Amino acid sequence: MAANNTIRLFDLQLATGCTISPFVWRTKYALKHKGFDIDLVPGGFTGIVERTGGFADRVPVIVDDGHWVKDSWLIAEYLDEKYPDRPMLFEGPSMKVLTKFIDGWLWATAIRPWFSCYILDYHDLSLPQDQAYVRESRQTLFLQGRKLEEVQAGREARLPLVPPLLEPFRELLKGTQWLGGDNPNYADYCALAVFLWTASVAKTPPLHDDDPLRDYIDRGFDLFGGLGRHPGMHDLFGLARPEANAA
Ligand SMILES: N[C@@H](CCC(=O)N[C@@H](CS)C(=O)NCC(=O)O)C(=O)O
Repeated sequence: MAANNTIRLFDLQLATGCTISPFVWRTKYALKHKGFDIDLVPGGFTGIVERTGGFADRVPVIVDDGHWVKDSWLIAEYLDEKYPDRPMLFEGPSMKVLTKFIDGWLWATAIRPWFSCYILDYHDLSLPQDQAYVRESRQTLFLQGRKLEEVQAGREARLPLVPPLLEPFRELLKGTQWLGGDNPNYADYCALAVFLWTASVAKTPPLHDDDPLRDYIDRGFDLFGGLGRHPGMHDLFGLARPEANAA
């Protein structure tokens, strides 16, 4: 049982102190959903192995009364297995399958294009001591050696292509308050994490002012006393519409 109802969580932060990692974001929400207080261990991209005493090279990592767990999905499963008397993150195995689908779809539809639109912002917002590593690792691991500047260039033309692709998500939310029904669950935290990551790095907004997703995103960011609000986050709404053709 978590001592003092508190679980330690290793964070991944930008220079503003804002969490960047979508995996850490959804773990923050999962811990709050289960009713825990979070003992947040600050830190950026470099030094994860040292901070976690060699346990992991990626975050999130939690420590629950001396028990270490890594990987956001495994952490969520652990929390439900260890604390079944608290609100459940997953309601049965079919929900896990559907959550993976929604998560995979949102990554392919939103995070992938937005990653290329915000990768230089992502670098510039990182802690100064992380920037060389962020540049080198992102260029090598994700961008086939292309420079961050080159990848982000021309985003004005690419950003407007994403909102129409989110229409199935808007349609889904017309009929329900949350993916979890009347209350949010882990599917919501996975979906919200996509927008939380984006708000942490997007120096120019990705969504239009009147996007119906705003209601869901705002309610999600406000959960648990404004868990998703941080002064370092950027406004997601305000993407300019192309000029209407002159008559
Ligand atoms: N499957 C893992 C992925 C964790 C992961 O990739 N975390 C990234 C942050 S988004 C990380 O720690 N990156 C450190 C690095 O890039 O060196 C999970 O769900 O927790």
